[in-house]
Amino acid sequence: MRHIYSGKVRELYETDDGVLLLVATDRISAFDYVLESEIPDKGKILTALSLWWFGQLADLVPNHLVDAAIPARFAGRATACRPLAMVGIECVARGYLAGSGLAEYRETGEVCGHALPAGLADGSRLPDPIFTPATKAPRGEHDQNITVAEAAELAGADVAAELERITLEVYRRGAELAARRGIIVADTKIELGFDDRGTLRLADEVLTPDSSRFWPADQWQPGRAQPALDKQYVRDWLISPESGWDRRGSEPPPPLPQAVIERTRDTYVRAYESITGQRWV
Ligand code: Q0Z
Repeated sequence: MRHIYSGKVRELYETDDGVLLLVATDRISAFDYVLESEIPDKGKILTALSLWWFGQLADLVPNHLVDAAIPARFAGRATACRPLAMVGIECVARGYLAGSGLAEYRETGEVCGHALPAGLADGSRLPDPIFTPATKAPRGEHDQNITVAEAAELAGADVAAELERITLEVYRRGAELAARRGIIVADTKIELGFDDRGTLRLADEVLTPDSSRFWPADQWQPGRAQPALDKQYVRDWLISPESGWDRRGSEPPPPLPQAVIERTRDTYVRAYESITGQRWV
């Protein structure tokens, strides 16, 4: 087995028979930093959640999962995947305004070529979910939003139309299921790739708090930044005077207090349990 790539919070390996192992670590990022503290079981919880979603979405889109042995040291935190030729476009669907979508809307009134009504605020629900593609940024940089027309130029009109259709279907299904459990899926990013027969398959992780914005529905209040279901305690503590950290300075964030680590682990467990309806054990 060889290591082929390190992401912020995940690792990618390739086995001798050409299977990819996507390993979710317990690392957590906030404010663009990977923190020195880890959240116990985070990687296992997100792996279990992603696997549950692949099952829920299987009738909509084929995926990259294969049945292969997982080495004991990665048990519960790895998925075995078929190697795909990844599409070079990050496929994002948004049902609510936040992040780079909000920034673009405030500057232009549009997001990725979608004209939106005037007067929307931070956290507003969009009239309909929109496909907002982006190009994958080099390490350490942010993905760059592109228009749907630019995505069609890059990937070809037929492929781009498929990316849009699949992304919106995944978003609609995910948002609908999560809504029944009191969770708003504000947006989600999926990755797609072609298998050796030319079929587009859903890859990577899907509908996890690391690839989506999950908001507790009972706290949703457009006009301000929404609390994140997963790492709001982490963000709140880091920007509080107790942390002693200056977000605008050049120092990395300090280690998290044990209480913040534990409450954050609880939020991941609660997200898993409320979405899947299954107990985390
Ligand atoms: C996913 C990533 C990282 C984990 C490449 N089935 C696939 N075929 C080809 N490539 C990928 C996949 Cl999932 C692929 N990534 C993102 C980065 C750890 C996943 F560091 N990169």
